Amino acid sequence: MYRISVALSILFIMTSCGGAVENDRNSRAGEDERAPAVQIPAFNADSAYYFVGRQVAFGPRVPNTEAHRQAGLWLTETMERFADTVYLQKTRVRAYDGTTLNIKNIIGVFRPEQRRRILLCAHWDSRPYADYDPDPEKHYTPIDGANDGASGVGVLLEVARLISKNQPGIGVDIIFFDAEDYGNHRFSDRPEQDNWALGSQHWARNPHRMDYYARFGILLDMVGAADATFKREGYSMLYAPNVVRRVWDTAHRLGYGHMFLNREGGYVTDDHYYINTIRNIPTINIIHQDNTTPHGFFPEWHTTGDTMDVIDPFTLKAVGETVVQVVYEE
Ligand code: AHN
Ligand code: ZN
Repeated sequence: MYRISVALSILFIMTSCGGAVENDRNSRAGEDERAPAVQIPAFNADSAYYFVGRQVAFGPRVPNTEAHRQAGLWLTETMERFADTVYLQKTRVRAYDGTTLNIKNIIGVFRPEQRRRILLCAHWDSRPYADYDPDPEKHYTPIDGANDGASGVGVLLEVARLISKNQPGIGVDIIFFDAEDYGNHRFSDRPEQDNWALGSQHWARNPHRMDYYARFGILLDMVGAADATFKREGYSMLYAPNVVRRVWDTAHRLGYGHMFLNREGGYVTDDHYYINTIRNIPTINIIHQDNTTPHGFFPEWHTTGDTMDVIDPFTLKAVGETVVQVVYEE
């Protein structure tokens, strides 16, 4: 019943993959001798961690609640400090159970004049149900979503802060999608179809600019837990295999090969699925997959345990540094 089909359990024996390679982030190119190399800024994991904590402090960011409204305002104001232009895409969508959700996609645009663009995204809402909580009494309790939601947004706010100080050569769009996690709970018998990722489905059909296109996109989902492992997610490999290769190669070069595994993960119906299928922008999902848990994600997934306690700044750093490197090398 879950969108993650763990059909592929082929285990590729990992050959060499942990070798840390010196990166040239801090090396200075002679100022006049060569074509100006873009200085790649250093990702600050403490800053990203702070951005995760600020979101969680509002409480569960469930659409139609006050915490969601307040968190949305803070995210908008924060993005306005960093981006050249911020678009707010407010709309109403119908959830799987018929509830009308008031939602808001938050879109930060850097270098709007550039035709060559990259899309970075994460979901900012958190789930209304802890339907995998070990305590059945908590199955309908909304969750903090420190990892499932806030971690990806926290990393991207730090990326936004860095870009605001030092523009890369290409244009960048950072989108925080709403209502990713309002999907069917596991005890519901309602039809499953397309009831996750409602914000990205809306944006994919109604982008902030009619002719919007990006060379590729990167979605971050659950990128903050200690000991996270990222496998090559199914739809990412189906629609954007070259982007997966490039990002995984970059992570390996930076010394994060033990986290970015060269193994096939499951297929996860997430925001990137609709960006690929509706907007045709090759988009990958960097998502924590773990086949030792019953659902295939990090152990506290969709439980009340998805709090700041699961967040490890090192994981935020591994993902953030990789994304920054890819953006500044493009
Ligand atoms: C499931 O596969 C159940 N959900 C889509 C991915 C997701 C949920 N990401 C965060 N929460
Ligand atoms: Zn979730």
